[in-house]
Amino acid sequence: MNKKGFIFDLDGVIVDTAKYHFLAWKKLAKSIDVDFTHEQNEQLKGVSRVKSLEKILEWGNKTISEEQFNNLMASKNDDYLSFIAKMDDNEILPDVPKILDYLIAQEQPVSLGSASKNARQILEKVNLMNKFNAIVDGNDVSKAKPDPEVFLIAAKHLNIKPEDCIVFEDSVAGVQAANTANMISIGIGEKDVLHEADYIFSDFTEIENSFIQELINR
Ligand code: B16
Ligand code: MG
Repeated sequence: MNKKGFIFDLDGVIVDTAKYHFLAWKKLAKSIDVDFTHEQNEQLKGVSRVKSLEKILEWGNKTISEEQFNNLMASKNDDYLSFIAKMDDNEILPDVPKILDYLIAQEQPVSLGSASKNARQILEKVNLMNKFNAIVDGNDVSKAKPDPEVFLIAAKHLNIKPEDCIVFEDSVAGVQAANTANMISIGIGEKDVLHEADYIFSDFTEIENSFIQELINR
């Protein structure tokens, strides 16, 4: 049987945690007197925690000490974790379990490839931990998306060549990372934002099993 490596981003692909990141960043921004909009939050998708705070400080024209930087990161994460603590499987995005179960039934290796350091906790909260053969997250990488590191490590864990991997991503940085890794990129979201992806769907309800089968048979 043909084997391909299927790699899923977390935030925006499996669950919508962007709304919790937004609330936590918004509170942080307010505490240092900086404006923070939904549009700016969009630009933080797929971006690491450190890079996100650097961007917010840049937008607000603020310079702070390293100690304050670290304190702000820690308190943002505490707030974010308090939202995650209330999550359950109702927050899984439409048809995600269906596609994961299809891949498992077809004996296809499946990995997570997320920038988040909280990925394992989130997967546990929504009860999806047992669907993955490998989990690669923000704790495993030294270079953030658009660097391909996270997806290349995932391919290695799955024992599948990068060119035989397929990545599902909702962020521009993530699509670029997949393309640089020489993988097939599937954008989940808006066409005009994710135009660099090989394929784009608004969500998993648009993806038929026959399309997945075609990818497997290639
Ligand atoms: P954490 P993904 C990313 O997750 C989020 O899209 C991004 O907004 C967040 O800053 C990043 O994880 C780091 O998350 O603070 O939990 O380590 O889309 O790569 O699954
Ligand atoms: Mg994402």
